[in-house]
Amino acid sequence: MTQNKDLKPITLYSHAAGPNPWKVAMILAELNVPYKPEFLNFQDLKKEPYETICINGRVPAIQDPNTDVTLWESGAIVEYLIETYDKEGKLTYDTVPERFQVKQWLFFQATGQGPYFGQAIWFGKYHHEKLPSAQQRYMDQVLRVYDVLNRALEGKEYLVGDKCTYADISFIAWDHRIQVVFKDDFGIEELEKKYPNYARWHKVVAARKAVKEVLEDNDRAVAANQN
Ligand SMILES: N[C@@H](CCC(=O)N[C@@H](CS)C(=O)NCC(=O)O)C(=O)O
Repeated sequence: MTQNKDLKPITLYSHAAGPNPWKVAMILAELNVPYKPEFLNFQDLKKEPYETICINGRVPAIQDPNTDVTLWESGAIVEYLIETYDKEGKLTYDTVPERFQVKQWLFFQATGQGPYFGQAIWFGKYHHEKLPSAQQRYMDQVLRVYDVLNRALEGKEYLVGDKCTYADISFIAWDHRIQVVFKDDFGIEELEKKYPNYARWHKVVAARKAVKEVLEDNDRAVAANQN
């Protein structure tokens, strides 16, 4: 069987700070699939040549020379990588209901975590006027997501079954970003007090070798981009 490390590298269209591409990078790293990140600036996304790759003008997107597949939307990319390159089920299950419960959490992450965390950061840091009600609305939603995860992880090490899956890993990039951006509100020490199950789980998943290395790459890319 071809080992994943013998594959041609997948191009991952990425951004230094945007968490969604880093979520894909973590899955590639976990599965030992070689990839080369191509970092783009936001102003280059909604025009050619990138719009031919992703008509939605957002990252991530991938181009896989091993299969000739081009794909965007981080959740779809994660599912593609798992189905194509996780033949041994390292990060998923082939049993029902577990196989679908992993997808359930990935969908929750992509629709319930990413967009709300993104809006919390937008209204908290980048919006051109200060809108306290919008800031409050999205901060409340961030806390709601933490509460859901905290309750789901009561008495459990991981979200589904007894092993770390792509569902657990998919939350880490946004969690990491929001902890960095709002370190006084969402630093791990603060979260530990209010959401102990969540904080324990975040630390365990973020400490996995592949995930940790990608988070370090993420921090380095953000630092380099600020210079
Ligand atoms: N639902 C998309 C969201 C992609 C997304 O919003 N990506 C951000 C970076 S994390 C982006 O490209 N932002 C650029 C923009 O909004 O113009 C996914 O999960 O891939």
